Amino acid sequence: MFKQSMTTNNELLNNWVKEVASLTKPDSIYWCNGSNDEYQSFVEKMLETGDLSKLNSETFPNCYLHRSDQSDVARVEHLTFICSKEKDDAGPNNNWMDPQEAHEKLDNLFEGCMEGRTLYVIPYCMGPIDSKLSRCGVEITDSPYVVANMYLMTRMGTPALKRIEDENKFVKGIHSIGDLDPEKRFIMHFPEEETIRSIGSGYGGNALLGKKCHALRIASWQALKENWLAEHMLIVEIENPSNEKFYVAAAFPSACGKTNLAMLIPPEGYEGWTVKTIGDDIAWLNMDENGQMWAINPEAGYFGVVPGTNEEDNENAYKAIQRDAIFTNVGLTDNNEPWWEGRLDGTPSIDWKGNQLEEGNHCAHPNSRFTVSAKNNPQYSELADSPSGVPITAIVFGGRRSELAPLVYEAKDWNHGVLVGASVGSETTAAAAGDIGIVRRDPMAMKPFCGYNFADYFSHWLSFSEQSDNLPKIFHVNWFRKNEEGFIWPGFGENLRVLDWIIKRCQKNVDAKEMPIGFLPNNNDINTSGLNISEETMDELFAINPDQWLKEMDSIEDFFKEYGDRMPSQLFDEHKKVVDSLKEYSSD
Ligand code: OXD
Ligand code: MN
Repeated sequence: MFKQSMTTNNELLNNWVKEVASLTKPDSIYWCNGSNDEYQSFVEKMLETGDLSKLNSETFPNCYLHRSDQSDVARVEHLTFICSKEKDDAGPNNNWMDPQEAHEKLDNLFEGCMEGRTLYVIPYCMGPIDSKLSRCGVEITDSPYVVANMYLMTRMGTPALKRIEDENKFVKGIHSIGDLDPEKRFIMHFPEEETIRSIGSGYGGNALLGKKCHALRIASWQALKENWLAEHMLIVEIENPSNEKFYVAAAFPSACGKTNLAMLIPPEGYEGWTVKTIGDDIAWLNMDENGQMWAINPEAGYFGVVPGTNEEDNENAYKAIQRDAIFTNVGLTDNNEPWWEGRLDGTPSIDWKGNQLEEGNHCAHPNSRFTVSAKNNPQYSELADSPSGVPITAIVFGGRRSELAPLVYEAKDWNHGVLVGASVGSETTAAAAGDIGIVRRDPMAMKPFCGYNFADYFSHWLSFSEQSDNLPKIFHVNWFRKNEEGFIWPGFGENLRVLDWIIKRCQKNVDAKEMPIGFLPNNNDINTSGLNISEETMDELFAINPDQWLKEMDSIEDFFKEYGDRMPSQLFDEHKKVVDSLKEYSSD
């Protein structure tokens, strides 16, 4: 049904495609050009096969529902491997397999897996096509759903192929849904070969190889070798009433509100402020000759968590998904609109599995997702396409902690900030298969995504302090602290109040209280005007319990010790400084 639109004279790419085809034995090969017509033809094909169904075209024009296999709804960290030559290069933070053994295992699984199917070749570019900070890849897949999602999430097709031909270099990604058997599901990365092989899953993080596999796991390894950083961070642009612009990069674990922070709408009392989105999930940070960090968002679309999205809590995301979106594993209303927990209107009727909704069941899967082009966001920043990226003022780390961590604090300097990032703990969410709500260490929100040993990663982060006096300030936030009544902070919609303080600190416009864990805002320095929140509640949000903190520091030390001799001693020095200061504080 598809008209063949292009191939390439690039030998490296042609030979690789031939090699993969001779292993997987597809019926045909199709090279994607990335045009809108092509996207529409993929949609038509999937409507025919039942991979997609059309949603209410009056209220959700050009929107589609995809129901995945019920065993295939999240990332599978236990089946994700880093296959570096040396086991120690992968580190205790990754599952490791010897590359030869991994290739043999995968060769067996990929053998003939595309019989009766088409092999699609997707050349893509992570980052603006004309940016020297961008990197290209080619994904081979047998899934039209993957092609359609890559169309929304990346810059793919002819311009990317042109760049690949010029550079003669690309990350190789081979994906097949196989037979979706969880027993035969693997997501394997070969950093030295800049190769990814993924089989048995169609889920975003496992199958859209440009995203977690390339832009984080492989890119983090490349960044180590080439002195840059590939991070699990949103990038948000904030313009104050004096028309000064600031760019904040923030790392939170999956499903902890990165998309919401990136799309923030200024709350009451912030008239004259503008917030725009550069990226919602991944940032690549590069230092210029003046020691300034610049960031690009390598992606071109959002793969966001649907539940909780509504016009009150995240109007921009809500508007972005009213058209041209693919919904995966949401439910349906009685008039064929997508429905999810947290949607404020519509009558849920069918659950995400396609059954009549029964009381007590989820309508949408908790990790149901939308895929949409970033340009659908009413607050999309044109600078997301800027080849040089944007200059970063502040880096923010955060986790989901119902206790302990205050609303916001500032690290004392870069090295202390690296400790703060390396110590991030967060309660697990539905974004990955496994238990939910367990606190685990998730350094820089990169636990599932760092393609090499965390000890080397921390050394790499620390190395920037020797290279620049001009680095972003580092902060930690926690929106999720609870008391008996539930979450204390009134909600994502108010987070600009915290970013405002962060920016004031970066501009040296406000003093702060020096505490053992870092600098905390002085009373009344967080602007709460228009917010119905008492001083006692603010105190609760900022309370520091030194005994609890000392326990936390012990658990952080235990975690660091798992990394043995490769751990940089500077991190232990920073840790000791905080512990000594906490002991002093608690004895005062
Ligand atoms: C994501 C994730 O999909 O972090 O962005 O799981
Ligand atoms: Mn993510």
